[in-house]
Order: sequence, then structure tokens, then C-alpha cells
Amino acid sequence: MTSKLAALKQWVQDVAARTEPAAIHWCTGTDDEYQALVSGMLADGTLTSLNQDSYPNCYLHLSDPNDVARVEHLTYVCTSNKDDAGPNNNWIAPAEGHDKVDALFESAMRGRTMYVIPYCMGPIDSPHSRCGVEITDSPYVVVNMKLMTRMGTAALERIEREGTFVKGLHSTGDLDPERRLIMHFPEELSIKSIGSGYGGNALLGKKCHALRIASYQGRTEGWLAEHMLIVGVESPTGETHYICCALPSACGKTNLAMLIPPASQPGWKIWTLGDDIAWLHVDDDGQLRAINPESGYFGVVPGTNQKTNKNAFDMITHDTIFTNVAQTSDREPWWEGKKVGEPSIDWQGRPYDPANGPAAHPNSRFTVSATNNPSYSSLAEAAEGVPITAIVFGGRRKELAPLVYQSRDWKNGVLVGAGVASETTAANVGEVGVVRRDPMAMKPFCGYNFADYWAHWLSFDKRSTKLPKIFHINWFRQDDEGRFLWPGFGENLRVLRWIIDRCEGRVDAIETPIGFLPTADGIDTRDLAISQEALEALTTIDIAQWREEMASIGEYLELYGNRLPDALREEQQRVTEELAKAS
Ligand code: SAT
Ligand code: MN
Repeated sequence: MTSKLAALKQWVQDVAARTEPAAIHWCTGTDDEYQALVSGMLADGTLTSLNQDSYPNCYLHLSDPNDVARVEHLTYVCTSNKDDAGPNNNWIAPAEGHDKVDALFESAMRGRTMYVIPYCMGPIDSPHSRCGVEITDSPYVVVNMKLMTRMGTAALERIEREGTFVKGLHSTGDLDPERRLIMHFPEELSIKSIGSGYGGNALLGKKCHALRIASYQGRTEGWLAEHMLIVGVESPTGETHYICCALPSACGKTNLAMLIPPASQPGWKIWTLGDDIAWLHVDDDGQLRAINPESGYFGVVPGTNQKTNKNAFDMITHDTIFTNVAQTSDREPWWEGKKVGEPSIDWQGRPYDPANGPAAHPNSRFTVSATNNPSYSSLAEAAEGVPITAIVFGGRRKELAPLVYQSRDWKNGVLVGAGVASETTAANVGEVGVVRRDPMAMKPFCGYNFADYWAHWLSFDKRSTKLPKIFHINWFRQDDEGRFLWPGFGENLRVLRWIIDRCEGRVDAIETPIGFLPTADGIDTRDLAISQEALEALTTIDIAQWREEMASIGEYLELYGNRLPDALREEQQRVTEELAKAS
């Protein structure tokens, strides 16, 4: 097989000449192809078969221990002008970037099969979808792309019709972290990634295309590519509101997107549209709408159990690829917080010994098709996307940030998003638990200068008069003993209901310098075991702490110098003054 698109044929030939694969396989995306690739990987040990009675069609992949997370320090955005990449990205000039990474691709696929994967991000017939082709020498990447994207013949047909596509070149290389680079060339709509076989470094449709390249494209074309889940909340009377929520990696987006309403909230239903990425457009009527460019989930496994997320727990009992979890003696996958079974073999394939640390890697993952999800919404296939009522930003903060608050207006909401900070997680290599600024949860994923990105966000005010309301949430507040103040998981529905009630003008709130907070009885706490003291801490702010926070946000914004939009600087100053008056 090949393609009738000359530009695609030529690129595949050029890559083959440089990387010297033993064979070229054009992916069609069929189930037979998937099964054949799985069989090959079972035979060569890339995959292990899990217990096929209790976990049918489930397989385990163990990564190289040096290759288990994204590598932000090795990830580059190569724009001609350094300032276009901004202080938020690592940068090298495009020509130098190509030279550096091309040298690593020299003969990189010798003796291996090169796979050509045409894929479509978004519903195959949506005008908002964008296509790409990933070339890789990893069959593990191919099967993951099959679960995560609309991959194969239909995507290739669309690419041939449109004549354009994002070029993503990937090789696992020798997995030496010294020879690992994740390079983006947004002006050329291309990606080159070498030296890692892991998730966001290797499944190029995901963070590389659907966030870094797409955010750049969205800016020129007038839309937004965001690190957001999309969830539908249906009330007992059958009214559904759609919410987009941005949280950093490993902060519970998948859990929130497939939340199970607790028994105390009868009649409420949750519909999952997406768990990681949203592409947002203003339609002809001024309504902001979202599509999920992905068609599967690459979720964090540890902590998933019958109580925390029964939907996820059930969804990963079949047709799932596990990466870096442990195994029980009867070959079931096992992870910390699973609450059933015992680990026998750890994520590095060794007999389990607690002295070696957790049995499953803290960033171990499942890959499943979205249709496995019991709360899957078929509107995930709707070409025009779903109308968005509220945009929610959030982070993981032990202190300071209340459970929920609402921004005053769009401009203030952009400041709320730009000021997001969160404790780091195992999704990136590096220290865990350190607070860092993560604007809109996009710090690792914005493919251009944050200052220009905030200006782009601010510009939506002029595109529509009926934009969604913007909120901030924090599920992670702790008391002095390190206990979480809010129960989280299914109970988060109570907060989503407050958000919807605010959007519908059905509930009052308390105005503070940072925005609107719930009144004492604003959030439904019926049948919830929570102390008055905890609730009070969750729904009030400490003005002195917030004055420090706003000063720190101000310093952070100034890192963007004269590209920082005046409107954002003025908004930060306005809130600073309000806080001073309130103290
Ligand atoms: O590795 S991924 O980037 O795909 C997952 C994540 O960090 O959100
Ligand atoms: Mn993510």
C-alpha cells in the first residue's frame, strides 16, 4: 500500500532513506491489523498477556525504567523567532533543531519495520477535526494510536482529499535519555520525537499534535486547543449542561470526566465526551462548542478502584493495554489502591519486594477506547461538538485555593486561568509535589508564547457575547494533619451542580476580591460527612495569603515582558487593589 498524495509519498520515502527500515507498513486501522500487531509483540516480549479469563484482550507493556513519563526538559518548540516560543518553552532555531534531531534519526530504524499511521484528531467528518500522519518504528505506538485516535483508511482518505496533514516522525531510538528529543516545528506543522516510547512523548497525536501544534494552529485560525476534559451533567429533569475543565496531568481529569453520582444525588447522570483534550470553537450563533480530538483514554491507573471510579475500574477489565503496572500471581494487573489482590511481579518485571518501592509505577497507565466507558456520550462523534456552559480551571493545592469560585467576567477568568498553580505529579520526570505555575494546565503543552496565548484567550470576548462563565476548583485542600478536607470523586458532582446553578442564575454567591464564592448553604451537603469547620475552610479565602499569591502571579506575568497583554496586567492590578482594600 501507499498513497496517491505526492507530498505524503515523498516524505515517507525521505524518512525511509534516512532511517533505513527493513520494511514499511501502511496502517489501515482494522481489527485484524491490531490483532496481528499484538500477536507479534506477544511473540517478541514487547507485550505480556494478562489473565485472559478475567481480563480478556488485556495486555501489559513494561517500559524501559528510564522511560516512564513525559520529559519537559527535552521538549522543544522550534519557531523562527525565539520570542514566538516564549519563556514557557525550550527553544532552538528550526534549522539547528532539524540538524540535531535528524542526526539521531540516521539509520535509527535499521532492521525494524517502519509504520505509517494516518490518523484524524476529532470526528472523521467534522470540519473542526485535523489530520496527521505518524511514522514510527514502534508497534506499541501503533496499537495505542488505534485506541486513542481515528486511525487508518478513513483518515488517509480525508488527508488525500485535503492535501494537508501534520507530519509526526517518531523512533524509539536507543532509549538513551541523552539521545532523547521531542521537537515541534509549528510553522511547518511537524513533529520529530526520538528516544522515548512513552505516552505523550511517542503517541504524537496526543500532546504533540492535539495540544502543541494545534494550539499554534488554533491561534492563527481563531480557535482554542486546550488541556481540558469535556463532561455532560444531566439533571433529574433531563437537562444536560456541558462543562470543560482544565487540570494538570494526573490531577483527576479522567475521574471527573466519568464521575459516578453518589446515592445522595438521585437522578443525576454524567456523560463523558473527553478526558484530556478539548478543541473549542465559537459557532455562527456565538456559542462556544467543544469537540474531543481523541477517541480513547490514556489514564493514570494507581488509585482506581470500585469506590473511587467504578466506571474506570470496569472499563479496564477488557480490551485494555496496561503500561507499567504490576501483576498478581494469577496474571491480573495490579496497582496501588486497587484494593483487591496482591502484587507478585512489579512494574520492572521483578518479584515484588516493598523495598524496591511501589509495585506499579506511580505514572502507570491504561489505554482504552472511549467506547469501553459505561458513561460514554455518543455526542463525542457529533461533528459540530457540544455547547459549553462553563469553563473550569483547577490545580492541586494543599492550601490557599478554595473548593470553588467563579470569576467576575471573561477577562477576570483569563487571569484566573493564567494564575493557576499546581503541585507537580509523576506525569513528568522530576520532583513531585512542588508548586509551580501551570497556566490553564497548559505549561507543558502550549506551542507558542503564553503572552500571545493569553491575548488570544482575551480576544474571544470580541467573538461572542454569550461566552461560558469561568470557574476555578481545588479538590486537594488539606488540614494541618495532611488529611483532605473534601471527599472528592463522586461528591464532586455537588460542586458541578453549584457551577451550573451559577451559570443559570439560580443561586446567590458571596463577592470577594478574587471572585464569587459559595454562600454557607450554596453547595448541597446533604448526606455528606463533612465538618462545619472543613466546609468553612473550603469556602472562604485568607486575604493576607491571597495578597501574596496575587503578587506572585504579578511577578510571574511580568516574565512575559512587553508581550503581556495590557488587559491582563490591568486585571491583575485591579484584583491586587481590591485585596488591599479588603485587608
Ligand atoms: O504522557 S501523557 O502526556 O500522554 C499523559 C499526561 O501526562 O497527561
Ligand atoms: Mn493530560
